[in-house]
Amino acid sequence: MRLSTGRHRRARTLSIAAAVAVASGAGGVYLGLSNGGAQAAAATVTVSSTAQLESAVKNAAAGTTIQVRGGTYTPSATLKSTANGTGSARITLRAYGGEKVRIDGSKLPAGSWLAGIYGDYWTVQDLTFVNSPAQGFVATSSVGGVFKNLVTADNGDSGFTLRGDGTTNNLVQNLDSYGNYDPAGHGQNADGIAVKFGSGTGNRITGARLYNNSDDGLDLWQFSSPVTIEHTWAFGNGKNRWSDSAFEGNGNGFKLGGGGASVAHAVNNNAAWDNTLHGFTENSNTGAIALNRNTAYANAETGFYFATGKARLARNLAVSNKKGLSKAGASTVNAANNWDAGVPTPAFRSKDAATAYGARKADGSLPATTFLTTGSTTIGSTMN
Ligand SMILES: [Ca+2]
Ligand SMILES: [Ca+2]
Repeated sequence: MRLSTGRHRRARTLSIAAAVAVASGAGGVYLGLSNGGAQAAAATVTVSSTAQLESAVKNAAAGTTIQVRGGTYTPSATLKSTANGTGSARITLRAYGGEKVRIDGSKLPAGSWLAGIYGDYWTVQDLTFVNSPAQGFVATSSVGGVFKNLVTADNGDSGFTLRGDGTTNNLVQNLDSYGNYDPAGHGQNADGIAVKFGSGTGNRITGARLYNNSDDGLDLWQFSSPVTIEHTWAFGNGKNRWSDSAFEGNGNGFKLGGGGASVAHAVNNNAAWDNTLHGFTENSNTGAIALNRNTAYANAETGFYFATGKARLARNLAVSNKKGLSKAGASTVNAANNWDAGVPTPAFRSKDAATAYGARKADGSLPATTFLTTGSTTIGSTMN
């Protein structure tokens, strides 16, 4: 009897010791244990080294939350996952607390993306992706993604990309994407945000700043379903900032089509300034693009260039664009824009863009600015 009891006690002690060893041996990775003592899928993983980050992304499954401690991470291969979350068990990749996390692609092989997500219901939040030799962050055929408070900067191709058929119901909120430049293409491809080569409804971009990229601020080339773009600023795109003697960057603020797609995107309350081509352009998209209360200021070509399609422009404001306020084809519908007859042009409170580059608010929303505001309740972007 006593022997039997003793064996039972020893077995229990061993079981607990084994669990502790698993947890501590994983170097700060916390593995959940089911009631039966068997290992279940990790629910919350906290990582503080590049190897841990690579492993955690690779092993993510529905319900996984990866918390990344502050610091710089330099992956040696693309952070890639094909795992799907669900609406009630998302996969989350985010900074731990308010810590600053910089994921740096400078150790990747040539041509590698920094991050590539191929699954559904991911939340990626509060992270910075820089110095990739190719794209910064790419979501392919993802459903229900939430990409919030991200920075994609100084990558070797577009900063942030949504692509592929079945790209549905994604939210991109408060993205800063700047300084992206593709040396191989002499700057002709690297956009701030690209929603290209795909389809799927319910995608929304809001609160972005897309600036100083070699190609366009935003590009919707060959995306054949409507995208909603609002409260986003595109500025300073298309300039040769890299001393590239064969520079080919385009530099539209908002390039709303191309490649044959005819689609009615919704473009509301955005601003484009100081781009090397147009502020806003259909780029051969013949669809009924709806543009309301946007502002185009001091772009090198036309403020609003919609020469061939059926765009519907209302209450937009264009000022000081070098090749004209707007170019409207016979099939466009224009109403109450400042280039329409009898519509006055309100004065800007400020033409100094400095505050637009400033720090975002604590929740990640756009910084407060008077730049390009007018106080009008009827025309132009509200710049917030
Ligand atoms: Ca281009
Ligand atoms: Ca482009």
